[in-house]
Amino acid sequence: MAVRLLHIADLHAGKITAKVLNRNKDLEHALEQVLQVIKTTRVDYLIIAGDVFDKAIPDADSEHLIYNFLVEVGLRGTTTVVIGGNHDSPKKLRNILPWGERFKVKVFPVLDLKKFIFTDGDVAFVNVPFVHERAITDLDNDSPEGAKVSYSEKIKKLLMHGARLAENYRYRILTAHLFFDRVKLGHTEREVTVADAYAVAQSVIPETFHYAALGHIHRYQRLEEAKTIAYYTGSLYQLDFGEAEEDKFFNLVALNDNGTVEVEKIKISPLRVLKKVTVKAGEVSKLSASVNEKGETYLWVEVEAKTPREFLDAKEKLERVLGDKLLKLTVRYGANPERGVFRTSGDEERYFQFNPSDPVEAYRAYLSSKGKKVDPELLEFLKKLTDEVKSQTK
Ligand SMILES: [Mn+2]
Repeated sequence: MAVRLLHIADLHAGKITAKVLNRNKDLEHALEQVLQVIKTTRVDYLIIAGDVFDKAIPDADSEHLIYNFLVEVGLRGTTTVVIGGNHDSPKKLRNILPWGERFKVKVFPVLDLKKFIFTDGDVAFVNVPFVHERAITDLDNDSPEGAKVSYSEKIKKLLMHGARLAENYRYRILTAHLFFDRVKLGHTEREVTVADAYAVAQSVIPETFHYAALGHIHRYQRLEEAKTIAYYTGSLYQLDFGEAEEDKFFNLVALNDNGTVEVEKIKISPLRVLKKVTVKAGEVSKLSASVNEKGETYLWVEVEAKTPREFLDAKEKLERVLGDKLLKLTVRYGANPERGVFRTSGDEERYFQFNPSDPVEAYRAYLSSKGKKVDPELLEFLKKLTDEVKSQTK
């Protein structure tokens, strides 16, 4: 009989968008849709591929929401496999272990080679929670002394080891919270853990797995360069404006007896959506009318103004009409397409202009906008490099 699994990831329970909007209602709405599938069709396993919570120490409401969901799933006879993501505290997830067993919840908070594989009859799960670069050591010592082995290489060995452990099982599933190279990024994962040092080649996923259930990247996508069927299902709702207007999905996967795999992409109907709009200061009333019709749309409004006075008038009007639907408000003064500009984030806005065709100037402006020191040697190097490229492309 085929094995049927649901794959979700990046729940981020406790997420606050734009510092004010608590998103647990959105998560709950999405999880109800997941539960609906479990109630109406046979689902043997639910995979949660990391980032269960948004913060290491989640608030009480977020824990309540997640634990209730896990219990609901377990009571319907579905086994849940949870791995830790980079947002999760391994110790917090570990606290599910004592009671999770009674509700068929298997938790893998942290990479542990002794508890690397979970098997259930003829099904094997190899579980790779998020692992920091320094925390992963070589599995064997065949590399020369002192040789620098990349994160990608280490992960490759780890996955090969997992594939060997699973090889005698009929159905083989990989769950991992990892950043694979050459994937389409959203904007909200852009933090240290999607830096190049953490990029893993898609080709390292062993083809012996029937399906790889991935978490970490918030955009739904199949990994086209992987040798097996591998998916990021992405976040369950638009976490931030970087994901504005993106549709969200999860996968229902059937591993058939004859070795074939069927993936059904299920669209989540969102409770609330995020949208960014740009509007001229004099035309904000137009905007408020169109937004009210749309209902549960939360906005980032960028106002184009000529003067601070004009912006303040627009701001007052927007706040009055949009109320709590206005999540974020920014201003652009006298937009000049000839010049690029970086803006500081935070309460006091400052602008750093640059010539878009000069990468050195752009980099300097970027660093300044982030309040970072400018390293003159690095700038000099960058200048040499760009000059060299320019001279070669002439
Ligand atoms: Mn995430």
